[in-house]
Amino acid sequence: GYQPTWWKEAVVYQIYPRSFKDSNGDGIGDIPGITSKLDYLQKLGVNVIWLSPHYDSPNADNGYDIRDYRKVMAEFGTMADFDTMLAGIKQRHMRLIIDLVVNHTSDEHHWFVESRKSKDNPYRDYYFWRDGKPGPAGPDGKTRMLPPNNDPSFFSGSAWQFDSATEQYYLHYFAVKQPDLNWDNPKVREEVYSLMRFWLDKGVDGFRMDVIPLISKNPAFPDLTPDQLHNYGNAYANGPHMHDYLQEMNRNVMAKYDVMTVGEALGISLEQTPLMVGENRHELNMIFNFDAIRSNREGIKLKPFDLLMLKAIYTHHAEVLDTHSWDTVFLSNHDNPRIVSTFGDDSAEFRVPSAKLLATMLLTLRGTPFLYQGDELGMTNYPFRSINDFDDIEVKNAYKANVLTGKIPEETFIADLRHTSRDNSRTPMQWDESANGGFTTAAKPWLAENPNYTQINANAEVADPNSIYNYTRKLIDLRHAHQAFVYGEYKDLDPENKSIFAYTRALGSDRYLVVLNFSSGPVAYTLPAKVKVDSLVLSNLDSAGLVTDTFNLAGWEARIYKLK
Ligand code: TEU
Ligand code: CA
Repeated sequence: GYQPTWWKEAVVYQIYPRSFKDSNGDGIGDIPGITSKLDYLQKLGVNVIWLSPHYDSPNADNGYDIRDYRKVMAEFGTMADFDTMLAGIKQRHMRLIIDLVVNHTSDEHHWFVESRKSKDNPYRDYYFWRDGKPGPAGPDGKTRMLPPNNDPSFFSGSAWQFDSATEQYYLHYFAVKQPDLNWDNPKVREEVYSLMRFWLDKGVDGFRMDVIPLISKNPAFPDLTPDQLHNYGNAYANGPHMHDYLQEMNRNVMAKYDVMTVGEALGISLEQTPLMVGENRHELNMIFNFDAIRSNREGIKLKPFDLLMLKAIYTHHAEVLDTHSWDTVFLSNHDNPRIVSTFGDDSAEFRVPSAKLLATMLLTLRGTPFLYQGDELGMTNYPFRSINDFDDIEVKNAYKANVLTGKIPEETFIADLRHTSRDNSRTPMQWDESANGGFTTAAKPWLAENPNYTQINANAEVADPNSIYNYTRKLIDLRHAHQAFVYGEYKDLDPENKSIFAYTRALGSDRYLVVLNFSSGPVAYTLPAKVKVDSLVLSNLDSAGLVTDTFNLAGWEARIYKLK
């Protein structure tokens, strides 16, 4: 049997604070801006807000580089603003989880400022410092230093940075300004548990844990093999003490509060997942597995979408993760392009139905659904034209490493990033039809608003009963009204069908059928004989009244039926 829990029944909404709502006209979203939109979120019906990093940061990676874990980023407001937001969230019977970024800090964090000063500094072992390797001699006959090993950084170049103060290298899997913490040092772990308690004691309801599988490293740092270099994320994950540290964290922190935890599980396979989220493991509640969201990606290139592969992934999830190891469902976040542009069809004809179809799927599959800000409006990718249109450090570094060195032609690079850049999801929220989509009163927001805000915006959608926003609201209500969508068994009725995704969710006698046409053309779909439809519950088009065994589905049509 299953154990009913609030975080299993919740619908989560991710806020990227920099891009949500600017309250003071400086062009940057902020915490009072979020507070001013809580009614909007409550009306949508979401239960939990996941807030991307709100801490003091020099913003090398938009807050994923933290300078002070106990301070609010000045651009976002004050601690008093945070407390007001949290009280507003609770008042509306919602909850808040915050981002826990503890694989690395900013190089401006005082631990690192100390650590880099000298080899015998008390903070030296908070990070990974290693001697370089002597390389071949240069033209002057002097030996050149090479990094300690061949680990690459996710943001291009070596994962090791030479620091002249002590003539050693430090490890940074991400930006040079994001040195990795040494979790083998018990003092580091105590610091982390203590800062977690600081926020939990304020009343936050849990954490989304950034790249949590990377926290344990092999201190010998052997070179990666050519095979490992192809997928270094996997090689970095799942280090020798990862489970020990998560269990210790759980014992010391989570076990003492009623909280939810979701790990960003970079490099963890589905088969390894039960070891992190199994009820009896006492580590995390759920993780983000990237198989689905990256099913149509190859590096910076978008591959054609393959429905058969996506269905196989969800079925595989249902097989591996039972009710004792909970799952998540998501196809977007601040690191990925817009859902409708990537998995749907953002053309004028199909943007609305395909966005609704994707919402139908996310909110009726197994696992806690995570919606990303703006997806409830069907916000689309941005028409990037040149490198100057981007902000993201990942793009800027990759441009230097690949375009400026002649490895990738400029046009190819920009064309690919137009589809896959993280900045697609980071353009500001489109609140209304006024200048800059009502996101800011500044002349220029920190990242340009998508010019389609005049058609696509919250103001128009809240007022329109047939909007994506109001359809999403109905889906959330439906999920909350019927536990079959939360705890029910999942079955794919037709895994080989290339355009239709049809599945059932069943809890005892409460049984539902979801039929999704993942194509722009009409498709006739005949139900298996044993599935007997009772009545239509919800559809994204109004053509769907008929109850027969064969459905004539229009392009991107989605229907939910109650079964007999
Ligand atoms: O992301 C890590 C991650 O798994 C990747 O998606 C990564 O962001 C990138 O796309 C690699 O190509 C987390 C955060 O979500 C991301 O915003 C941060 O930049 C990163 O960690 C470092 O903190
Ligand atoms: Ca602001």
